[in-house]
Amino acid sequence: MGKKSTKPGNETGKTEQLKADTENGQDEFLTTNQGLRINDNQNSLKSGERGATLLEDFILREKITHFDHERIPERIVHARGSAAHGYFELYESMAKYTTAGFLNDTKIKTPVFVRFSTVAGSRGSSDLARDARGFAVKFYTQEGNYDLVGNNIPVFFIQDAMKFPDLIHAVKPEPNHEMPQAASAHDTFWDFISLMPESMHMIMWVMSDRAIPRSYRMMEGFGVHTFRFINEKGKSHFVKFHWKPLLGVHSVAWDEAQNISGKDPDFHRRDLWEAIESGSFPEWEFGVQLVEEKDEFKFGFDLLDPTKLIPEEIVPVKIIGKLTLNRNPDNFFAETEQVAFHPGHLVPGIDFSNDPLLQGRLFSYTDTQLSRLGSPNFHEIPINRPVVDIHNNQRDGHMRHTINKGQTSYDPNTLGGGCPFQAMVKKMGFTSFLERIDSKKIRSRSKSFMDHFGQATLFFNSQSEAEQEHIINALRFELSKVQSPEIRQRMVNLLTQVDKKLATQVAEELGLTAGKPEMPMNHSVPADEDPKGYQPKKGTQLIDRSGALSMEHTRKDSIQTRKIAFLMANGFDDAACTAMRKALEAKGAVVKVIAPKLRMLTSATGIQSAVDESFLTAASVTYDAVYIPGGAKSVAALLQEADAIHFVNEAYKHCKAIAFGADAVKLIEASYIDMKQPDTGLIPEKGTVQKDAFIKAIAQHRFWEREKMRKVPA
Ligand code: HDE
Repeated sequence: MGKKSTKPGNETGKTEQLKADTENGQDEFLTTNQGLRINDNQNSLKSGERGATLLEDFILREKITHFDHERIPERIVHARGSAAHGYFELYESMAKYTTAGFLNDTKIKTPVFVRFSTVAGSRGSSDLARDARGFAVKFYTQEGNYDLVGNNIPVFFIQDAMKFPDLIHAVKPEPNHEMPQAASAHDTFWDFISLMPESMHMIMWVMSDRAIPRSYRMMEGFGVHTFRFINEKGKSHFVKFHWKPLLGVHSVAWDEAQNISGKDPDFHRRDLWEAIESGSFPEWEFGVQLVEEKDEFKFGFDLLDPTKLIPEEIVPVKIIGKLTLNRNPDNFFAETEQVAFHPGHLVPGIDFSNDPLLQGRLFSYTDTQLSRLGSPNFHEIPINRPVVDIHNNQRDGHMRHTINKGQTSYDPNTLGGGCPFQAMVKKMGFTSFLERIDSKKIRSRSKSFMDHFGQATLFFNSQSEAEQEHIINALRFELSKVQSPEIRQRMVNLLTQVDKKLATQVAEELGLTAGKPEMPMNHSVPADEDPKGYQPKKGTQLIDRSGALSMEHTRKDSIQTRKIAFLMANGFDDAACTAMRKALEAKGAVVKVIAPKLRMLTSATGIQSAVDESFLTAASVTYDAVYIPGGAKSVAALLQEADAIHFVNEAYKHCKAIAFGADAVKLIEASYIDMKQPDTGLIPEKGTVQKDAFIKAIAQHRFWEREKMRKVPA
C-alpha cells in the first residue's frame, strides 16, 4: 500500500500525486505502461461471456507483449552471478605511483558495485560448480567509472585472446547434446586442455579447493593481468591487484560441493545476501604488487604472461585500502543482470600493459554488451551510470534516455560555444602511457611465454598435503568422467611435467602409466630454436615454494557468520544449549536449531525453543559445524532419526567441528565417528572449556587429517 495514497474521487493534486507515487514505486493502483489505471486484471476482453478474445484488448496485449520480451541474452561467460553495493576506502595515498583520484585521497569514500560469478554455467546453474569465480568491481569515482574485472584465481588458462573462444567452447556444454551443465569434467574441455600446455598452471588452481569456495566472502580476488600505475610525472610502475578477504580464504570439500548443488544451488548467492542483510558486511583489503619499469625482466617469467603470478615472497602485497559490501541490490535484473563491466573502463593514472590476453579483452566487453543489453546506450542504465556528468557528441540510438539540448553535436564548433571542451590539461583527462614501441607486425608467441610448467609446479609444491591430495582427487574425478582414453593419457603425460607424484597417482586411478613428458605444443617455435623455449636469465629470482599460495596459511581467527547446526529434540539440556548459543553468537556465528519436526521444542526443564529447520529440509552441507546438546530424552529421540545420524556422519566426513554434550556421546557412537582417533575437531562436554575449544575449532574451518583415517559412507 502506498504511503501517500490518492483516494478514488479525490482529484485535487492528482497529477503530482500520481507522479510521486510512480517514482516511489508505490502507486497502489495497477496501471498500464502508459499510466492508465486498470480495473480488471483477471479477465481479458471478450465478445460475450463465452466468446473469443478481442484484438482490441490493448491491456492484455501490452501485458503479454512485455512478458514475451522480458528475457535478454545471458552473458556468454559469467552468466551465473550475484552482486552487492558498497564502498572503497583508501588507507594511504598512492600519489607517488598513480594520479588516480580515488587512490590519492584517503578522505574519499568511493561507491562500488561488485559482481561475483562462476564462469561456465548458465544463469540458472549451481553456485558450487568447480570453476573459477569472477570478482568484478565497478568503482564510481569522481573521474568516471573504473572497473577492475578480475577473478578469484591470479592466473588464466591461456596467454592470448585468440584462444578464448576455443577455451570457452571447450568448457561449455558440448554442442551436440548441451551437456554437462556448469562442469569441466567432460571430453571437450580436457581434449582442449591436453593440447594446451600453457593452461597447466591454471589447471592446478581450478583443480584445487580454490575452485569450490565456502563463500564469495571467503575468497581472494586478483586483477590477473599486469597493469600500469602512472604518476604525475608520467612515470610508470607495473602493478598487480589483489583483494584479500578479512574472513580468510576457505573452501568446501568436493563431495560437499556436489551435495550443495542439489540441496541449495543458490548457496553462495544466499550466503552473500544473508550476510549483508544481517549487517555482517563482507570486507576485503585491497593490495598492490608494484614493480619498477627497470625490473621488468628480473623475474624469470614475463610480466605480460597472464599464466604467471608474481610470488608474494618476491614482491610483497602492499595493502592500501578496504572494500566493504553493505547493501543488497533492490532488483536483481536491473542491477546484477544489467551491470556492464569492462576492463577498458579506466581512470587517469591507470593503464594497460601489453598482456595479449588483456588487449583482447578490451574489444570484447563493449561488443558483448551491445547484443546483451541491446543498445549502445547501455551506459545510461542506472547501475552503469557514472556519478560524474557525461558530455560528448554521441547521440541517439536505441533506448536513448538523455535529452541532449542545443544545436551542436560536433566538434569543433562555435555555435555551441565550443562545448564540450577537451580536458587538455594533463592531470584532468586520460593520457595513455608514453610507451616506446618500435617493432615489426608479427603474429606469434613471445619465447618469454614458453615456460608452461614452472609455476604449475610451484603451485603444487606450495600446497599442504591435504591440498595436494584434493588436487589429485579432483583430476582423478574429472578425467574419470572423460570418455576418450587418448585424452586421459595425454593429460597424464602433461601432468608428468608438473610433478611426478601427481601424475603417477592420477594415472593409477585411471589404470594408466604416466608416459614420457610431452614437449610444449601448440606454439610456432621455429625448428632451429630450442623447443623448450625461454630460459630465465642468470640471477633471476626463482623460488620453489610460496606460502601465500596455500590456503592452509590463511587467517583463521574468526567465526563471524559461520552457520552452526544445533541438533535437538524435546527434552534437550536448556542450560548447556543457551550457554553454547550465547558464546557462539557473541563471536558473530549464526545458530540454527534442527529438530525432527518443525514445531516448538520443550527442554528437560520445560523451556521452549523455536525450530529453524526439520531434518526433512536441513542438510549438513549447508552448515559449518554441529553441536548436539545433552538431555537424555532429546538424544534418545535423535537416535531414532536416521537423518540425524546421517547429518553427523556427513559433517564428520566433511571434516567439520562437532561438539556434543555428555548424553550425546550415544549419538556419536551410533555414527561412523571413531572417537579413539585424536581429533581436535571433535569436542566432548568439558564445561566452559568446551565452548572455547568449539569456537577455536570452527575458526580452523576443517580438519582435513580426518580424510586419511577412514571413508565415512555418508
Ligand atoms: Fe572476461 N568476459 N574475457 N575475463 N570476464 C566477460 O563480458 C573475455 C577474462 C571476467 O560480472 C564477458 O559482460 C575475453 C579474464 C569477469 O558482468 C565477455 C577474454 C578475466 C566477467 C568476456 C576474457 C575475466 C567477464 C561476458 C580473453 C579475469 C564477468 C559478459 C581475451 C581477469 C563480469 C560480459 C560481470 C565477462 C570476454 C578473459 C574476467 C564475453 C574475450 C582473463 C569477472 O566480454
